[in-house]
Amino acid sequence: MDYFFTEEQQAIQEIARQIAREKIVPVREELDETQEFPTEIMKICGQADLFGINIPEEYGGMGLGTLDTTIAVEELSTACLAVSVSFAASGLGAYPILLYGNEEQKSKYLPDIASGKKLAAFGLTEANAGSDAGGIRTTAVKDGGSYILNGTKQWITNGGEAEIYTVIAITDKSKGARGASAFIVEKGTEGFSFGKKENKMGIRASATRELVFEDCRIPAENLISKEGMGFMVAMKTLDMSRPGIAAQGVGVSKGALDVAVNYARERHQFGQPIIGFQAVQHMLADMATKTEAARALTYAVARYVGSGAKDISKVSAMTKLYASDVAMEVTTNAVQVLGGYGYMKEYPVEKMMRDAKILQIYEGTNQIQRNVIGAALIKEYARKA
Ligand code: COS
Repeated sequence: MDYFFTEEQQAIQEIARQIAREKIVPVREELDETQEFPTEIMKICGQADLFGINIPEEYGGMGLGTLDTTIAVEELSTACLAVSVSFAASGLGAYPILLYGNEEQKSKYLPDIASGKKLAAFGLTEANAGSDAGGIRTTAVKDGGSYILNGTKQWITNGGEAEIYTVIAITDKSKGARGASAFIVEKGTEGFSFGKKENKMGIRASATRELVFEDCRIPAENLISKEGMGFMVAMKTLDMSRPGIAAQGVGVSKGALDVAVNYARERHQFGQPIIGFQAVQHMLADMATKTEAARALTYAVARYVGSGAKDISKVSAMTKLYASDVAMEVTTNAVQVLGGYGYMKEYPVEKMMRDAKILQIYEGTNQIQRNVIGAALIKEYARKA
């Protein structure tokens, strides 16, 4: 379906599609096997200006919006979610600076993120604070012109690979979620180290590591916004970035659908291509319909979120929830259409299915998304009543 993209959007789609086809597809299986971080592909994305899509021009970006980034993420995701999440996680890490950073912070950090010279990462989750993001225990204590950070962040995408980290830590324990603050921490700061790369079911080439802070002293000017705004910064960041997870879901669904349809056209059983069987056609029809519905919702929400609208939590959660559930279903059914071959590593769909699972978990589990949607409905209808 034609979504009537602008010329710029078509150009972004084309370049990301080309990177997916020419640079990612040939190496994705090996990257999955070796768990090697896709450094070279990140450089290529940087040369193609993809990291700067939604960063204002005065900070070296293209000055475009959320939908434009979403288009790039979708295309990269058709080939490999491990690569696309490494790309997207830099955008996630940049959001706190983009949304709440002051002029000095934006001028200092955004140009290197926009050019892809430096990757960013976002540090919120801890061992005992996943869905319950307000339960984080990492502390930041003011000491003269510095803050001293102590604690451990867990499962941080781009951990160890990124140079710039936006980290949420508690500055006032007595205030709960209102006692959290957001900080910028640079790789190489004394007292800041990384855990080992996690060995994962899917998105294996992406880097997932602990961030360890041991008396890590950072300049006080690295505080983003004000003390006490950390939970808000984190929640708004997630509101903005969840359509990107949806785009990952749409992309991997499209990738899996392509493999499944092409396989069904070629695979003969009972004397005919299996696509001739209605049982197979119906599966493919559902896969295609849900992928298109997820895409339409993702584009609409990305456009809305990027418009500066305030009430974005509900729709942002909806698109992440829907597109990630679709991705799990479509990739699982792609494996089913390929049958025994689908279960083998010679075909890409088993990897797509393993990769897709994380979409229902990270950036807030789909149960949390339903909580966010439910809470918004309660508020909305109470207002109307
Ligand atoms: N935008 C702005 N403010 C928000 C917000 C949002 N989207 N969501 C919550 N807040 C505010 C609330 O208004 C509340 O403020 P006050 O204390 O001033 O009333 C405060 O934040 C706490 O909100 P709430 O009580 O709803 O927080 P909970 O502890 O119940 O948690 C959920 C809310 C579950 C929605 C949140 O913790 C969450 O999103 N968890 C998942 C985290 C996640 O996505 N992790 C992935 C890791 S990062 S890749």
